[in-house]
Amino acid sequence: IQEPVTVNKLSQSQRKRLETLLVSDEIDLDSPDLPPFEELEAELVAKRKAELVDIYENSREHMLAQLERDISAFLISKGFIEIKSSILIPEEYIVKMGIDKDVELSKQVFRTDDGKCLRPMLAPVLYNYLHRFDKILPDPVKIFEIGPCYRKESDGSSHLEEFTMVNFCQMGDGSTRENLIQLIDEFLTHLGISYELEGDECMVYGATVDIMHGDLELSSAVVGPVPMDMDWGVNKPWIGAGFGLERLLKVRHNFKNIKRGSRSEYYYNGIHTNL
Ligand code: ATP
Ligand code: 9VF
Ligand code: MG
Repeated sequence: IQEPVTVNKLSQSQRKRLETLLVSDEIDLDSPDLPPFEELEAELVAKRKAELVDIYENSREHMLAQLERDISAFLISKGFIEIKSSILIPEEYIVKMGIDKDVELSKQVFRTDDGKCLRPMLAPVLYNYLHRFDKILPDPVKIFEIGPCYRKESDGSSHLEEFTMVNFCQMGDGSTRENLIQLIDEFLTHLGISYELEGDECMVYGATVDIMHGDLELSSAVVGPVPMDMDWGVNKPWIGAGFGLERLLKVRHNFKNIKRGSRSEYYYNGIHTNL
């Protein structure tokens, strides 16, 4: 038996406006007893304004910056030293990561006209730090960086061209799969985000452990060594994982689109500011 088709009383532009005002799935726009548009819009505008005022009066923290600070503090407490390196990197690093000119990820790289590119990942510079810190710091060497990464993307609701990655890695003693899984569990438990593990393959590292929340990949994690280590002067076992911060925010706040928690001119903590 066919369900009766409910007549949608919202125009296209009204629906778009309401979707902009909604933060998550707080209201079902296809509900048969939806209040009139004008009423709903006014109600949502008032709610969103009140939320922004509340943020202004109480926390004043941007959720992306707050998450970065929270993750930094967590990793520092676990013995990882914080790195801040350049967002502009030599484009040779991409090839050196085993990403040849003809592969997909290479085509996703934003290049400048003087041989540099916007980093699509944090790993190359972390490799260089591991190589140099190995001669300076006691074993194991534990490092991390959090910051903007850039990739040309076509696919929508879970990809940004400008996103924020945290990549933490440990080299030397204790670089086991067991410790990697344990650390990731403590990390996501600290953040209050549930997950499942899934085996995957990627062209840079070969086998990866992907950390999933439903169908969304939160992270790819790797147990080294891998053959490419030689080219970076790294010759000890290592473990590492890269997480996208905006994907963590998407899950935490149940955002329909990853843009809500990203660097944005329009969204502040998931709230559209055209109110
Ligand atoms: P996907 O297959 O989803 O495109 P990926 O496997 O190419 O991701 P990785 O290279 O493994 O991504 O990057 C590590 C993490 O960085 C991902 O698990 C994801 O959380 C995040 N990430 C990667 N690309 C993007 C993007 N374009 N926008 C937002 N987050 C991203
Ligand atoms: C894990 C995903 C090679 C020892 C310096 C650290 C990792 C995967 C991170 C990331 C990437 N790798 N987007 O490497 O921790 O590099 O593809 Si290191
Ligand atoms: Mg991945």
